[in-house]
Amino acid sequence: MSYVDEVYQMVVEKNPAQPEFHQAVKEVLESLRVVIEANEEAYKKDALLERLVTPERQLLFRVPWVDDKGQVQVNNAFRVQFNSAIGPYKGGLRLHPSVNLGIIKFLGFEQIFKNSLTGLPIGGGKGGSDFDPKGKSDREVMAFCQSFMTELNKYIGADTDVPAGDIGTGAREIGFMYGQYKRIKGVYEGVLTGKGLSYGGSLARTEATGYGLLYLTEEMLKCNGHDINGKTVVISGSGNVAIYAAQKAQQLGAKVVTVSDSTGWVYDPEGIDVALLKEVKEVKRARLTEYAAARPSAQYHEGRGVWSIKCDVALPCATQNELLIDDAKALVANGCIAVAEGANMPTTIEATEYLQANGVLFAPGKAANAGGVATSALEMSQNSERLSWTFEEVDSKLKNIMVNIFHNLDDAAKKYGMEGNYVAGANIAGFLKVADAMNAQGIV
Ligand code: NDP
Ligand code: 2IT
Repeated sequence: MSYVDEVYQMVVEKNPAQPEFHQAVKEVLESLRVVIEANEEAYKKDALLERLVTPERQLLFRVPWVDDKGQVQVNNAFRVQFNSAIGPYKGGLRLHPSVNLGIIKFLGFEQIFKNSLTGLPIGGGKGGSDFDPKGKSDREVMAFCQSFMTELNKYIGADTDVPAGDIGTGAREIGFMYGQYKRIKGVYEGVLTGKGLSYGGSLARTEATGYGLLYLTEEMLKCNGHDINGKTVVISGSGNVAIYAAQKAQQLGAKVVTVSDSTGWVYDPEGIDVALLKEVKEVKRARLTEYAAARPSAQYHEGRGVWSIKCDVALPCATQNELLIDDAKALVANGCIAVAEGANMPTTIEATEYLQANGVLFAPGKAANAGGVATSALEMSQNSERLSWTFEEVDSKLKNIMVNIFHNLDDAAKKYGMEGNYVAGANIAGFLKVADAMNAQGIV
């Protein structure tokens, strides 16, 4: 058995019942096969892949908090500090009832390569809890966040581990967590990113993941002879990533015709009204039915279905494994030319391979959604120098980073004989820097 296959087998055996983690490892290792097999003995002797797939540290803790009825609730929480070869652990905190250790490990593993691709000095980590902020009062969310940080503060810091937002963790949650960290530690430092502008946040961080997704998509289309201007775009999700992806797509002259949430989806043939969407989701924290009720051109459907709408470009921006093989077939049948992942691992391996085999340009999440964490790293820089940059300055740095990422993927794919395979390009380019740093630092 080859070294790559041995390591994958080990991951499955040692991490039972963590299918999302297996999936993320499998996709990366398959891409690395060509790199590893060229130098297999050296990698194997140093157990480089075993070290890469094993987190440096995994924290599991309970979070007790009191709900509005006086009842004590207990949630499970996690922080996986996966790899610090190129910088302090960096990655978001997901608050969603589906969260478990395997999901946090898949996200942390992806984050290693994503953060490497940004070109900035940040290692990979991820955390979260099975707490569901949906339907909770502000006081309940604060009680959870304070209890969560009362434990997490022991393990994080501006130079060690810097968490941020992800599903269910937005500006409100980051604010409550930051306040509790400061209260316990007594230091005013950039320990979290995605902070509010009045206490150390960066302009353009809110927009960064969605905007970055479009900057990379625009470059990928351009380099393949297409123009984003005039294209029809379908988007899934209606959270932070989806909203700002829709906004930037429209600014670039595309027409966005769908968004979704976990209960249903909207088809709006006249184009999504982003201001209304922001009001419904960011201010009212309501369901998409409210968007449809306020917008005569919108059709609301229960369940899932955005991939059935005819489009040129598809941007999955909700969650993992939301674009399945039948969805990929529908997209191809409808003439879709590009898929770029705003979410982490939204496309199954089978669906990805089908899209690629049918000539659809495919940008994987670890490259396409890297604008969020890249701008988080810019927020860390601003906090360190105790200065704030203008929106235009951050946005232009973000755009540069995304264009560079695309060319790094493209170049790596060409160099290893897989031209146009941006999945392989991303995994290889992300891996090489981390592997080099791990080698240089000895067996740690
Ligand atoms: P939000 O919580 O702001 O929004 C998530 C959206 O996805 C909501 O519309 C939500 O619907 C939907 N969703 C979440 N879980 C499910 C599910 N299990 N099934 C169906 N729909 C679901 O999160 P973000 O926009 O921040 O994150 C979206 C994706 O982007 C995630 O994969 C995240 O890891 C990734 N990402 C986020 C970055 C960031 O900076 N925020 C950076 C890079 C990647 P509902 O409200 O009904 O739950
Ligand atoms: O998946 C991701 O890259 C994020 N949720 C953002 C992480 C960050 O540290 O900004």
